[in-house]
Amino acid sequence: MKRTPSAEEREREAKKLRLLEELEDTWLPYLTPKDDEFYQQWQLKYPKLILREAGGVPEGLHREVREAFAALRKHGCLFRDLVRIQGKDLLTPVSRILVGDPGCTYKYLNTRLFTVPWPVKGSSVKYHEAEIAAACQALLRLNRYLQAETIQAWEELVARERANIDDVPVCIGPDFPGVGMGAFDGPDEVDIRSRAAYNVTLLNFMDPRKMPYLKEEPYFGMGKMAVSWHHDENLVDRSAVAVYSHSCEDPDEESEDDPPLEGRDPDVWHVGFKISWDIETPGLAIPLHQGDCYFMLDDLNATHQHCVLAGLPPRFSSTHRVAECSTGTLDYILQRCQLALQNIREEADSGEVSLKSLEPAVLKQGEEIHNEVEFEWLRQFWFQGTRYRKCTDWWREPMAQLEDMWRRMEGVANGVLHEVRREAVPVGQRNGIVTAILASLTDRQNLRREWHARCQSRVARTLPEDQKPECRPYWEKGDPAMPLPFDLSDVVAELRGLLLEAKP
Ligand code: DGR
Ligand code: NI
Repeated sequence: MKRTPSAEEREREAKKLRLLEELEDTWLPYLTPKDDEFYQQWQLKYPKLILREAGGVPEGLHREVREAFAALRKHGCLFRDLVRIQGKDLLTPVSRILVGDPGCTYKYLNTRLFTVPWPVKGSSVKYHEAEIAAACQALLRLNRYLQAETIQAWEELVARERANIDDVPVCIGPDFPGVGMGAFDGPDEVDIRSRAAYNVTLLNFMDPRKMPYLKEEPYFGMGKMAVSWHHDENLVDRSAVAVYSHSCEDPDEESEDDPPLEGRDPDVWHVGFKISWDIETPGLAIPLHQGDCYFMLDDLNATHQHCVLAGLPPRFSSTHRVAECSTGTLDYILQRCQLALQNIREEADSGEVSLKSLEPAVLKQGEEIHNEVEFEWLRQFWFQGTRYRKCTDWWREPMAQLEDMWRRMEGVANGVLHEVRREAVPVGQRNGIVTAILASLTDRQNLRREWHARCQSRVARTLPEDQKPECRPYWEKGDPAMPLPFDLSDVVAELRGLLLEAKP
């Protein structure tokens, strides 16, 4: 299924192509620690990028985190995602797992990941293996450590910025009352704390030896990429990202006195940074050794792009984030569903529903919530196969509950359709109802087609059985348990017809 790219996507692609054409066959310059200007450029153009080398992290924490990575790998908890980028279904070369606050989700590249909960106080989680429980506990400890480090680094950054501004002579005098005085409006401590309050970590794993078809970095010639240039999505505005990097290198296997190469060492993992749309400022490639951590503070993720440059050994990273979850928690979606179901007056055992209100605004909201729970939760979840059973069955009961509420919403939609078909309903009221629900039902039809196709895509079929996408909910035509068909094209056509018929 081909999707037409949006105007915005076409524009972005064209801009990228123009940028690449401008380069012709020369690379843009980039810097590594071997270059004299490296630290100067870093300080000047990338001050919100912070590196903490492994030596500064407690050894006990390193050990716990290493064991956590090993356990999650051993128990097969990490999975490549079948993401959708610009209408294409792609399998990420990196395997991932989301660990974090219970009930939280993180959406990236059209894929909603559901947390394997870490054991925050007040929660009681059953894990399938003691080692997995210990791993989640270790990641929570790492989270708290990185959160504290982030706050400290950010406060230092703010102090430096403030000092720089204070260095600039300010105009104080009768002509400029107060101008320049306290002109620095950086974040206060409350801002910093909330922007470092990581609620999830997205773990990454890749073994380059098993992933021979990695893309070449296109702008600077930085070599093989595990993750292409991007901004992280779905984060709280100006929130930080903290990354713990663990490459499984032999510490004593020093690079065999090869001739000093130009550019970054292709055997070593790096993180690359560039300023978006800037071809003047050199890029940076920061080498990452076992246990190094880096931090993206404030708006760095918005103003800059980053990529992950592959080295030789397998590598894990734990990337701690403040996921923007105002519409991304289990509590949120349960509340939304309850709101939608409030419009049910009576439900027969047959599933037949009588409604409290036929107000267009109420019906519209109901159908929007119906779409939200179906496409943002149920289909996202089942698309990822049965992977969520691997570590814990935390999501099993909530998903069953959401599916049950969704099923009752099918009854609501059916009830609304009964109303608009009744001769007794005045044309004006009927039009109001049809207009209120038509957009949602059209979206539902289109999105069901898209998800159905996504589940059948070529790459989807290459996945092992337990990772195969399940198109759920799905039912055949004439299923007596379901009041409405899966395919809504006839229903949508009927509603369009009703509107046309009403026109004088
Ligand atoms: O050092 C690292 O392993 C960095 C990983 C990384 O940059 N991850 N980014 C994402 O997972 C991502 C991608 C696209 C949108 N949002 C997040
Ligand atoms: Ni990223």
